[in-house]
Parts: sequence; structure tokens; C-alpha cells
Amino acid sequence: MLVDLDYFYAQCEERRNPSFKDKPVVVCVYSGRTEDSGAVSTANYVAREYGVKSGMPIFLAKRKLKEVDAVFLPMDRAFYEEVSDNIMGILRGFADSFEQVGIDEAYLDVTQRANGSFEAAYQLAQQLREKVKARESLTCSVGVGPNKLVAKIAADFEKPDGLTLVKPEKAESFLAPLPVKSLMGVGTKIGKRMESLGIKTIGDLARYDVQVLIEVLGKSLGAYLHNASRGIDEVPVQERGEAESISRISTLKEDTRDLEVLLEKTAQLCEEVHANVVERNVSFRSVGLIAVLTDMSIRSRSKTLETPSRDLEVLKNTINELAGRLLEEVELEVRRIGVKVSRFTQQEKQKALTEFIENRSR
Ligand code: DCP
Ligand code: CA
Ligand code: CA
Repeated sequence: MLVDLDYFYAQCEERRNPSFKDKPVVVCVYSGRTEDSGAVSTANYVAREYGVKSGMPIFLAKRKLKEVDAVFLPMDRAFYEEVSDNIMGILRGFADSFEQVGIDEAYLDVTQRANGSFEAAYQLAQQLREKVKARESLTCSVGVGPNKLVAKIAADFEKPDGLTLVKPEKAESFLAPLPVKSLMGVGTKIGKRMESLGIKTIGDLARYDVQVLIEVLGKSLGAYLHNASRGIDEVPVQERGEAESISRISTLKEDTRDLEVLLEKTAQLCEEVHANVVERNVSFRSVGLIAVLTDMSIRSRSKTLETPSRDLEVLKNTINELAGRLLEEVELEVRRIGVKVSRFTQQEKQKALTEFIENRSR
């Protein structure tokens, strides 16, 4: 199944301030240039009725909501991440394997615990929705299907607060009437190209000659879309973010064994690594110190934290400890020094807004 939280940032704001509930709520990314410059991040469904959408300029949203008592708020990403982390924790408990995608979305493979039964999976989805509602007072939309592709489209089918089950034998007929743009990988450009071939719906695509499709779109995309249009998708639900690291290394002004000099450098490197950790929204369980000595040999020391962290102080303290140990254990001077964090326990979440808008396939 695919679980997607409804009008996520705006719903977080409604939860924090229940008096917003019946008003249009617009969450904005202010660029700071002029008072209203910037873009709409998202809006609740009341605001959407007035035509307000993600990515729209703020001044345009204000114009559309001129006559009503609407709420415009700046984005508070840290708060939404906290809510997201709590909810993802709940969702994880419902899955055999779990894959978070973005801040408000996750795939859950429930094949085993549902014993392969779509009815049982549907019941699980219902329980999951109730639990998220009871614990975190938020609604979500869930799609249950034979694979990720179908589950994702099913989740979008009835929004907000929806639950849609598409059994394998119904996948193709479920997809057929939907616009090709509902498929991942079909953006404006490819959408236009398909339209020129007379392909408007997924059903049109399914009927289209696969050889011609491959000629026009290339082998991999053509074949992928041909399969997708028939609801075929074999990509497994997979945890992400493990087996990765973030590191910074730097050459010292001169070779040294002076702990204070080393720590001054590592403090700076820690800050850079930490900024990257925050940006990528991961927590690390392992902290490493790397030193290149005067003879160009490389030494490293690492430590596993008891609990995952994303805290700058924890990072600095651990590095200080490792640096002290390293100096005791080697005799040569240090030429280059580096800081590394790894064993991430959270997924890479949504990218920065701008990047997100550009890459958004839907
Ligand atoms: N987001 C953003 N800019 C965009 C699109 C989305 O900042 N152009 C942010 C705000 C959203 C969150 O990402 O709350 C999740 O995006 P969704 O596409 O899932 O949209 P919503 O959750 O807001 O609405 P929906 O109810 O349609 O899922
Ligand atoms: Ca959402
Ligand atoms: Ca989403």
C-alpha cells in the first residue's frame, strides 16, 4: 500500500490551531524579496476550492482568496518533520518492509502479514488510518494494490481521507480511463509527445503498439510505460538511506599534533557535515574521524552511537573523543583531517522546494 498524508503542511497547521479548520489555509514559502513574493507550498482543501494550488505565486493565491477570511502562514518545516517522524513510526509498525518517500508518503509491503489476501490488506489499511487519526489527529489517503505503481495511483484516486483497493485482476481496467499523466515518469514534455501520438489515457497507452512506443520514447522508457499501462510493476518496497555516508576532509595549514588546532578544524568540518545531515534529513548512528599523516598513511577511528542522532553537539563531542584517542595511538603529525557520519536510520526525505517543483512528475 501507499500511504499519503492529506494536504500535509496545511493539515499540520490546522492541528496546531483548530480555529483554522473551516478557513482556507495557505502555507507559503516567502522569498523575502517583497512582502508577497514567493510560492504556495500547499493549501488545505477549502483553499483549493478557490483554485489555490502548490507552486502558485503567493500574490495570485491572495487574489483568489480576496473576499474570504483566509489564513496565510510561513512554512515551518521543522514542525512538519516532527509530525512526519511520529506518523512514519506508526506506519512502520504495519509493514513487513517499509519505504518512506518524501516527507508525507510511504510504501508498505504487507503481503506476509495479510497472508496475500487483499481483503486483509484493506482491513490493515483501515486500522492504520484509524491509528494515525487517533494518535496524531491527521487524515491520510491510502491505496492498496498488487504493486507500488497501482497503490500510488489508487491512493490519489480518492482524496482526502480516502481508501481505495485495486485487486490485481482489476488493475488494468482501473488504470485505463485515467490520464497518462497519472503515471510516474510522464511529465509535461512526455505527456505532450504522447498526445501527439493520440495517447490521452492509460488505456490508449496500453493499446498502443509497443514497438512504435519504443521507437519514439527509447527502449527503457517505452518498455517501462508499456508495462505500467497494464499495471505491471515489479519494483520491491525497499528501505532507503542505509549504506551511505556524508563526509568532509580538509588539509591543515601545517602538519601538527596539537589537539587544539585539530579540534578547531574538525569543529568546522562537523558544522559542514551537520548542515548536510539537516539538509538531507537523516540521522546517523556512526561517527568517524579520518586522518592522513605526514607519511601519507591513513588512519581512521569510528564510534557507534547508542541511539541515532542528528545533533551537532553529539557529533562534535564524539569527534573530540576520537581525536584524543587517535593522537594517543599515532606518533606522526597529521596532514589532513576528516569527519564522516554514516549508518543513517531515516530516509532521505523531500528535497528543497525548488528542486521538488522541478522534479515533480505529478
Ligand atoms: N510541497 C511543496 N511544494 C510543492 C508540492 C508539495 O512544498 N510544489 C510540500 C507541501 C505538501 C507536501 O510537500 O504538504 C506533500 O506534498 P503532496 O504532493 O503530497 O501534497 P499535499 O500533502 O499538500 O496534498 P494532498 O492532499 O494532495 O496529498
Ligand atoms: Ca500528501
Ligand atoms: Ca505526497
